[in-house]
Amino acid sequence: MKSTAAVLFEAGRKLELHDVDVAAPKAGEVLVRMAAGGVCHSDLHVMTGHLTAPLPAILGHEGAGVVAEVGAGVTSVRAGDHVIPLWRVSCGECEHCTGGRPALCAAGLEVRRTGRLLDGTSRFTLGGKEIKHFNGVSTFSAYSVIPERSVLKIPDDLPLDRAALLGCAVITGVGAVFNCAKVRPGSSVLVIGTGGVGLNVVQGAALAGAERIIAVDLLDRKLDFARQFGATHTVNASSGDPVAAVRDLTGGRGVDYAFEVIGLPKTMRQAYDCLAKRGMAVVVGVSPFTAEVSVPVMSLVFEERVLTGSIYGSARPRHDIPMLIDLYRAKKLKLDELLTRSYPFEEINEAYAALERGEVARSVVTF
Ligand code: PAD
Ligand code: ZN
Repeated sequence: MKSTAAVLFEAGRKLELHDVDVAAPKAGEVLVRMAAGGVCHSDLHVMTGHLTAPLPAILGHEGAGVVAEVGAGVTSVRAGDHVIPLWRVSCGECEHCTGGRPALCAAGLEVRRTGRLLDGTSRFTLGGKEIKHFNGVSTFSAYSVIPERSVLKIPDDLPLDRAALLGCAVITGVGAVFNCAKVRPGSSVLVIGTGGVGLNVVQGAALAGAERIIAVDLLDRKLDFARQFGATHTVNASSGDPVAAVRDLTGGRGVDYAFEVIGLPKTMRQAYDCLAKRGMAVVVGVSPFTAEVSVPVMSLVFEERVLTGSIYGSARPRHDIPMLIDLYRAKKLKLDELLTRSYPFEEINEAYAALERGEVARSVVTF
């Protein structure tokens, strides 16, 4: 079948809309008619060449849609079910999958590295030439073939544009707080970078009962959003040294947890430098594979500081996404406020330009 899709041919170019050919789902795969695709910075990293991925590819890894067709042997979903694609495929059986960290599964890394599905082939072609998948989900296509293991059924009454945000921004941000850092009630939390993912670290910290939540960004607009999501203090890093400002705000002590949600070694180091003794810095932002960050060794030893990272909210999506839906329904998780803009799919390049300009909290493209 034909499907309108946003194809990235090479880094530095804009996305191009094409009618690609989509093959039928094979055994263990599902054809999803996408309703909304989330506009995340991770796709932008690939567009700018900051992160590499096999190209040409159909990008997009956040989204929600409706199952159109299932391949042989699929049992967990059927046509008509509403689903969220999970952008890290997992085998379900290795030590990481059974140990509660499915995003570390080798299968997910392989699908990300090759741009192909689990059998080593692609379902997308254009003029007979192979087009790659992105993280096995490619949500920037009106129709996408996705492994059954990478779709999660959600309730029918959840608006699909809001549901889309759960698949990356929300689970990544809230999950980093709950699953990776395990933020304790009454603690102090710093969030550097309060875009779509960072705002979810802020609201995760508020849900976890942090007493002090300090948000740092370069844009006052983002700091306004951060306050709305639970930040108690804000620092605009364009007007001075954010590390000194955070030390001031904590009486010199530093924070218990610091999250970097941009992807720059400089801000990762800032997060680390803001820690109290026994504090933990969590890197969520992603950098080129060659990037490095250094820290003073004796702060690890004499102060027992921790520096770690979190992929996909260190989450078990099949457990965590239903919990996030319950929190949304209980009016404890802000999803409506997060979705600040919605673009027709044809305006996807404008949606990314607005993300680059820092205009939105999170936006989606709709089909
Ligand atoms: P975004 O563009 O919405 O947010 C980034 C924010 O950082 C913006 O508000 C910027 O204004 C702000 N910023 C930029 N530079 C600075 C600076 N020097 N100091 C302070 N603030 C600054 O992006 P996003 O929220 O979609 O994604 C954030 C990062 O998280 C990005 O690197 C993305 O690729 C990564 C990500 N990681 C995972 C994961 O599993 N670890 C998942 C999804 C996204
Ligand atoms: Zn993302």
